[in-house]
Formats: sequence, structure tokens, C-alpha cells
Amino acid sequence: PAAKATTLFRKQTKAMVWGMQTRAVQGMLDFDYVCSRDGPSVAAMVYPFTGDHKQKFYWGHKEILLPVYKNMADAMKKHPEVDVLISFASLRSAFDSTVEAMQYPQIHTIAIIAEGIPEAQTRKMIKMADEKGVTIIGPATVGGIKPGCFKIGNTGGMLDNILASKLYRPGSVAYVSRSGGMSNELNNIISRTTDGVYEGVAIGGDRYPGSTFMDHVLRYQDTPGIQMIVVLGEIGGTEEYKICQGIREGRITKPVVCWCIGTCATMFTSEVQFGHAGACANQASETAVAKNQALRDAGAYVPKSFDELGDVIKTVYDELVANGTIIPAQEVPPPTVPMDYSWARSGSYNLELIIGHAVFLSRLPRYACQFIEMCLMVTADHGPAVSGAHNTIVCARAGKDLISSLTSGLLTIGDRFGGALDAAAKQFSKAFDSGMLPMEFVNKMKKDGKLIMGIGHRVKSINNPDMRVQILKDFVKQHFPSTQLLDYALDVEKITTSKKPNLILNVDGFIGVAFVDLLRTCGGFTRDEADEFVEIGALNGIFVLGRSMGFIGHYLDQKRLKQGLYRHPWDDISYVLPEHMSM
Ligand code: Q5B
Repeated sequence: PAAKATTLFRKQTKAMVWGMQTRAVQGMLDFDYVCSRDGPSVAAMVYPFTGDHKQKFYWGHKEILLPVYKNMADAMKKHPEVDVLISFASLRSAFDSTVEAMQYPQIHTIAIIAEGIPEAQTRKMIKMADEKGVTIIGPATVGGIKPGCFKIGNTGGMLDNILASKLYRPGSVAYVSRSGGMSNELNNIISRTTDGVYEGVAIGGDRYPGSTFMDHVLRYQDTPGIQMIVVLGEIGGTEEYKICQGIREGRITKPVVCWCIGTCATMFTSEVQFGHAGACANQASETAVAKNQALRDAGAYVPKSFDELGDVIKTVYDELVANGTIIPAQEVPPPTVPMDYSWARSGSYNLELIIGHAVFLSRLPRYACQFIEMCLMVTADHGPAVSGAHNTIVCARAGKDLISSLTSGLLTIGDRFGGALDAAAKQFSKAFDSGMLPMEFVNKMKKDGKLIMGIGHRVKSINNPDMRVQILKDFVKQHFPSTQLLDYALDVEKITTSKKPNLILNVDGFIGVAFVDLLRTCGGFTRDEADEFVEIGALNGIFVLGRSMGFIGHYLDQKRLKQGLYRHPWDDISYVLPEHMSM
């Protein structure tokens, strides 16, 4: 077999992620950033089910693009600096993709997250990895973490947890566990009782892990920065006995604190299969109780129960500090990340949900919150030529401040420009609820000499469709349980555009009627509550909020470009006075 690396991860390590796991990648990037790495640890992603493209991520406060390749061969060729593969392949594709990755000599570490890979396939992968000198972490694991250097996928949880367990900088304690979930508990225990984690690996719960306890303990033994080792073993298998042997033979000289979980199994009269595939004692020596005793006899530090694990770790650590083996480093605060982006996207604090909460009383389903976010995005800006943006620009160029310029633009919003959402919602629902046919509605409005709110646009028409409306329509048609009022408005549009091509259902009208459908049918509101939102002007609020962003952008553009006082071109506003008024 070929020799395997002692150091798997460095501050410069670059990885390739197999699978479209954008949340995990963002988590890795957030970790890298708080570790003050020079650049992201993920160089590229491989995903055979889409074409080559780029995915957007956050690097601290900045946006960056990471390439996604359809073929692993292309990815390897373009990124020769990559030596770690993190495979989120499913249990069906993990074997093939791992075998493929091992054909590339640049790869020396592969983490396999999938659970349930057939044992025969795992054994073949292990044999191949031994021949090629590749370290496999997993299968059936969350991975591992090396504070200050590298994090595999979702290991260590979200950024708040990384910060709480000080995983952004190395300590002196290395651990190895089977369980990924328990590895997080070890991060917590070790950070509270010592100067922190140097490296931690969860080898996974399968009967045949790609790398063993002993593989990692020996790496830790040979790594100068590590002063003590923690092993969290468990019922099943005989791996822990190799550690006993290593201590006895003097191959392992650093203090080892060890506990095997699953001691309660001895209280049952028959064998117990725990959650991990490998967590079952097939003979007396595989029980947690027997292994804990053997470790104790060999000279490892073994607590009386899991509850005491932290105390024992602390005692051993304190001794190492007292005898000068460990000199705790001075704490340096990590750089701040504005927010854990993946948490923001998945948790309950993203923009769509904040609006849903603040304006619509938290009673909107997820698709409705997404619709609000889309509305804010499509209404944010429609260029500098629209009435409101123009006013903001003129005001900015007159030397006014941001708030004056912004409000000057906002005050332009009204029936004709951007403020027709509520009126459109009211007019269309009144006609629809009273059973009027679309043609009757159009005729009645004409007879009354009223414009239909939400119909018409200065530049958009059936020949020059408004893509904002198209995007919203696709989403609404796919996600809303009912689009009755929208369908009615689209029938009205057919009639009005047959008269004049620019009399389309415009962005105000579309959002207005779609919102009525949403409020009436999403299940969060009574009919009276739904009507009240329209009555009190909530829908115009969507346009005002979205467009404020655009106006602020235009204000800042003018200031950045140091534009002087605006004077309107004379030709555009000059007019000839009627005969009788001219002198
Ligand atoms: N006619 C929007 O007018 C506009 C009619 C109509 C029946 C109608 C006009 C209108 C209702 C209010 C409305 C929101 C002023 C618009 C927006 C956001 C924006 C803006 C951007 C952004 C356009 C020509 C002929 C006349 C009219 C008839 C017009 N509208 N008939 N119902 N609604 N709509 N506002 O093109 O036979 O010649 O006498 O008030 O929904 O503001 O991008 O710029 O994001 O910023 O100047 O998209 O439609 O047409 O007024 O000269 O009328 O059509 O009676 O008929 P125009 P007009 P006739 S979205």
C-alpha cells in the first residue's frame, strides 16, 4: 500500500465538492472567512446533472462566483491545486464518483457523506484507497474540521456554533469519533474545558469506515501541534483495542482520553443494534463496557460515564498546562461576517419572511413570502427615466441629501406611476365579485370615463412585453392555489390590448390582482382580513418599498458621479402660446 498523508488539511487546502450542496459550500466559505484564510477552500463543484456554469456565494461581505463542472475530468484539469474531494453523492452514485476521483493523483483525501453504501462497495473503495495512498473519511459521516484551516461540508454546524466553539483558530486537542452529531458535542465540550480543538474527524457509523480510529490517532500522535487526543468510541467492532495496543507498545505517547458510548446495551437481555450500522456488539469484547475497561487498563484516561468526559478532558489538559506542555495562545477575535448566509437563507430571518412577518402578520406560507421577495426585486428599479427616479435624480443634483431626494421620488408614486396596485386590486375584485363579465367591466369603465387601474404602460405593450410581469406570472401560475382574479384580469387585458397594444396588465395591476388571489386563498386570512389589507393600502407599500431601493441607487449614482445642477433641455418643454395670449 502507498503511504498516506499525516496532514490532511492546511490553511491553503483547496477542495472540490461533488453535488449541488450550495448551503454546505456557503457554510465552508463562512468558516474559511472567520478563520482568516486568504481565499475560499472550495475551488469548484462537480454536478453531472447540469451544464458547466457558475454559482454565486458570499465571501465575507463580497459576492463571488464558483465554477460548477459537469465532468470531473474538466474540473480536475482546471483546478490542479485541489487535493480534497468532498462527496455529497447519493448512496447510489458515491461508489462510481469516488472510484473516478481516485484516478486523479492530485486527490489525497476524500470525504464521503452518503449513508447506506453497500458494504462490498465500501470495501472495494478502501482497498483502492490503500493502494493509491488516499485517505477516506466516511462513509456515513458529517466529515471533520480543522480549526483555522478547513471544514468538511456541514461539520461544526452554522456560524454561530463555529464561533461559540472557537473553531476559527486551533487549540491543542485532537479528537476522533464515529458519530458526526457527537463530534459537534465534542467541539462544544473541548472548547469549554481546554484551549480548543486542533482537529476533529468523525469516521462514520458504518461497519467498514474508510479510515479508522487508529489511522487518525496515529496522525495526531505524529502532528507536533497536538498535545492530547480524545477518542469517542462506541459499541461494536474492535477498533478501540488497537488504541490499547498502541499505548502499550509506546507508539502512542500523547495522553488519550477515551469513552465508548453504548454502555447501556449491557442492561438488555438480547443484543441491541444502535443507530449506526456498525453499532452492535457481536461478542462480549465488542461491548462498550468491555472496551472502556480495556482502554483504562492500557493507560488511557477513561471517565466513569459520558457525563464525566468533560471533567476528565479538563483534568488532563490542566496537567499539560501546569507542566508547560501546553502554553495557551492569546485569544484573537475572528473577523466579523455580516450574517451566516446559509442560515439567513434557510432560517426564519430572511428578507421575504421579515416582510411576511412585518406586513402580513406571519400568516403567509413560504411560496407567498417568496412571491413578496420577487415583487420587491422586480419593482426595485426601472431605470433613471421613470418619473420617480427622475425626480430623485433632479433633487440629488440640486445638492439635496439622500432622504430629501428619496422622498422627492417617492412622492411621485401615485395612480399613474407605481401607485396603482391597491386601486387595481379594488376595481378588478369589485367587478369580478359582482359577476360582471370582463367585457362588461371594460365598457362600464369607459362609460364612466374612468381609466382601469393596472392597465396600460408608457413603453411596454403586447409587442414589447414587460418581462417582470412574465416572471411573476410564471411563479404565480406554478405556486398559487388559485388565480381566479388574475385570470379575470388577463381576460380584461385581452380586450384592452385589442384596442391599443400598450393597454397591457402592467406590473402594478399584476401584483395587485395576484395579491388578492393570494390573500383570499392562501389559508392565512378570513375574507374580511384579506379585503382589509387592500383597503388600508398594503399593496402600494410593496412598490414603495421595492422602488425605494432603486431611488437610493440613483441618488448614490449621481453623488458618485459628482453630477452638477440639473437643467432640463429647453426643446423638451418649450411650447407655443395660443395666438390670443401672445403679445
Ligand atoms: N388608456 C400608465 O399612459 C399610463 C388606460 C386607458 C383604459 C386605462 C396609463 C394609466 C392606469 C394607471 C396605472 C401604473 C399613465 C403604470 C408604473 C410603473 C412602471 C412605470 C414605467 C415602473 C400610461 C392613451 C389612450 C387613451 C386612454 C387609454 C390609457 N390607460 N384606457 N384604461 N388604464 N394607466 N398606472 O401610455 O382613445 O387616446 O383617448 O394611467 O396602471 O407606473 O416603467 O414607466 O416600473 O416604473 O401615456 O412600470 O395607462 O397613455 O394616458 O395617453 O392614454 O389609452 O384613455 O385613449 P399613456 P395615455 P384615447 S405602471
